[in-house]
Amino acid sequence: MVYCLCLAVVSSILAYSFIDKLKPLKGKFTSIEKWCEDMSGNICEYQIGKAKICIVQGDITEMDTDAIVNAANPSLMGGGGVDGAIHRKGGPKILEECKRIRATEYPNGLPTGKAVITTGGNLKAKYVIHTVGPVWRGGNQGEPELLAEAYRNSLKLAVSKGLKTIAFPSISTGAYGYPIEKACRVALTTVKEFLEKEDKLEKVVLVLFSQRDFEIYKEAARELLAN
Ligand code: AR6
Repeated sequence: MVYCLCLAVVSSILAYSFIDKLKPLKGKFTSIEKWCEDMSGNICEYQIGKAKICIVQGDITEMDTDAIVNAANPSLMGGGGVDGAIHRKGGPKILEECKRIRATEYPNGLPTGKAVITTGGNLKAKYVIHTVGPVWRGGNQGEPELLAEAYRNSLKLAVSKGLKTIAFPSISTGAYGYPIEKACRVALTTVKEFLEKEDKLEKVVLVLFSQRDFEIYKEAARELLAN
């Protein structure tokens, strides 16, 4: 009887201290899970100066950055692809502001490479920056420089509004036909060069809709962004 009692007391002490030892590990397991999530292959991060470039696979309309960038057309009246998705999810306030911009600043449409800003409407992002990328015409019609301008002007606009985080889709590589293997090099080098000179942004997210596009960006980033 005494033996049983002693055994019960000893095993409860052991069990208690074992549970106690596990407590700090609980936090570690949580962070290991998070680490695995990040390493699952769908996020890839580079530090450039004070900011991060994050390459992710996903839907840009779900991003909770301060602004998301729209690959628009000069009319600013909406369209297909990412433009259509942003207007659908963001609601009519975005179009209202686009109409105002057309009526005041850009009666003839937003020129290729320029950028303007509107509310994010119902989106998680507070703002949408609308830019127009070049239509691919073989590569000798100034496409690389115009594409770089679209990224640069969107970044400049974000900084001028005091924003810290911004997400881009892969501008021009859908309906406008810019080969993604070429476009991603322009996108990555333009963002990198901007962040090397400008320290006000904290994070630039490049959002790729398909796994294939994500892999192409990831591969180019390894070459262009890794030190
Ligand atoms: N999230 C992230 N990326 C997306 C999403 C999304 N929800 N939807 C599409 N993409 P595109 P462009 C990707 O055609 O080539 C519009 O009609 C898509 O897979 O949207 O600059 C405008 O009104 C592709 O990789 O833009 C213009 O008329 C990338 O976004 C014209 O298309 C860009 O594809 C602009 O063409």
